[in-house]
Amino acid sequence: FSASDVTVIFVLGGPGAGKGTQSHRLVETYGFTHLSAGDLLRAEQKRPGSEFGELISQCIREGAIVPMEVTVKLLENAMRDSLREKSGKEDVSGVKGKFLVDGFPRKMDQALKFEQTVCPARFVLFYDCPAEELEKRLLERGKTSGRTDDNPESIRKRFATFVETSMPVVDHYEKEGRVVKITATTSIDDVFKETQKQLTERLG
Ligand code: UP5
Ligand code: MG
Repeated sequence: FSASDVTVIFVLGGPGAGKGTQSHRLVETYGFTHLSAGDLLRAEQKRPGSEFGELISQCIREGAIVPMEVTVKLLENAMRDSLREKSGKEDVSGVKGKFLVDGFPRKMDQALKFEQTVCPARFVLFYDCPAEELEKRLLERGKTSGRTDDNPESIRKRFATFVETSMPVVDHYEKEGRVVKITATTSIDDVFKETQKQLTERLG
């Protein structure tokens, strides 16, 4: 597909900030396609015959970032699949699509690679939430989520990676004036209202 036919918005924020929750709502309201990099990696991890399964499961448990080639490829394939499904055509040139790319890019090299080889993002939705609130949400979710990284030790590692590696990505886009920052500490409904307001300003 061609970069000029697709709109991409990156959805970033600490672990548990509400990226997935808000993206789901945006799909219902605006017709975006939601692609969670974490969900794509978890699916690839389970896919029989995947050469990356063990690597992915280790990275996720350790809160470490999977090498960018793997994630960029999964995202690009998911975008193409979505365009194919939407159009019913094998050749997707000229098919338009708009995507929320959730939880990506979380390292500078991924950001540059994706924007150079797949397509530039329109802007970044950044859900801002302090660590204490994030920890509370993740421990609560961990009671039922079955996620291998919703335990105190993995959560600590995810935070550290977020602060050291992923915040610099947000700062980079901030300097370019491409970040829409949203306070994520209020209720899910209120965060969504604020998101809608900001999106309407940006997208019309
Ligand atoms: N909740 C949500 N909003 C709330 C609100 N306003 N008030 C109260 N509660 C709220 O929400 C988390 C929980 O909080 C839920 O129970 C929700 O009900 C509640 P959710 O919407 O799931 O938050 P989200 O930001 O999506 O949290 P998630 O845990 O998915 O974030 P992570 O960034 O940690 O996870 P992700 O799946 O993106 O990545 C997992 C791992 O994959 C990474 O650690 C990394 O190892 C790997 N990865 C890569 O290597 N590369 C990538 O590019 C991406 C991921
Ligand atoms: Mg998520």
